Amino acid sequence: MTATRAGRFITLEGGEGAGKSTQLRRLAARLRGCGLRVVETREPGGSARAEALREVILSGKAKAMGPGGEALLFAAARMDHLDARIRPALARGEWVLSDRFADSTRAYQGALGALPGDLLDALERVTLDGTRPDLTLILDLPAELGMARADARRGGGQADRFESEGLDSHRKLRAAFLDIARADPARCVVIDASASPEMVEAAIWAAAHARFADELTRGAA
Ligand code: T5A
Repeated sequence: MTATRAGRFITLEGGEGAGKSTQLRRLAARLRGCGLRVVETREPGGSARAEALREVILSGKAKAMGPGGEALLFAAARMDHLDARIRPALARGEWVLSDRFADSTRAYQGALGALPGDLLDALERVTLDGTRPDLTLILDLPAELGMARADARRGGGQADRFESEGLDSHRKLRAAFLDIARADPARCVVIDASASPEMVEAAIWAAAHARFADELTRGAA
């Protein structure tokens, strides 16, 4: 069920190593500095049942089901995340920041997995049941740079199901996220994620201020 919303819902999207987790933490700290209550979450995951599905998907165990099967697993995880975590927090007036959300399904299973748009539209309608982000920050950077950052962060650890895709796939993903931003400019803002963490943080804060000036000023008062 879609609950009444009082809080705001912000998602961070982009390819591997774009800096979403880093920037989510920084944005959360700034919002808390304005006196707002903030929930930090992620996908796949964010609730106990969705975290269990995360293990299955990212281990690659579901790869043989194909992009359609994987999209359904992401959708099942997202429904639980929305019900158990996101909608209750929004109804309490909290600001929910999610590291990835439905646009990742469009980019990874849609553009990369070649799932048809009408199937993704239908899946999104059922899964989200009207709960859409107020603002989506698309962190954009060249695929090579994102992969290098993700490699460095892993420090020799094993790449997961999607990190192990080749460079061409990561270029496709970048283009897919930019297409999503172009198609929905009222919701999405593209951020240059190749800059330093501090510069990216400042650009994100400017975008949040442009979208929520009144609430951020009221919160800080
Ligand atoms: N997926 C997910 C789907 O296929 N469909 C879906 O519907 C959903 C929801 C999730 C995977 O699942 C796929 C997409 C993903 O492949 P994940 O482990 O959550 O997997 O991986 P990612 O979301 O890709 O997270 P990453 O950790 O790879 O990237 P981040 O969060 O974008 O980057 P971050 O902040 O961890 O930074 C990476 C490294 O770069 C450094 C950081 O310190 C870190 O070491 N860094 C910077 N360095 C220089 N300059 C900057 N500006 C930097 N910002 C960060």
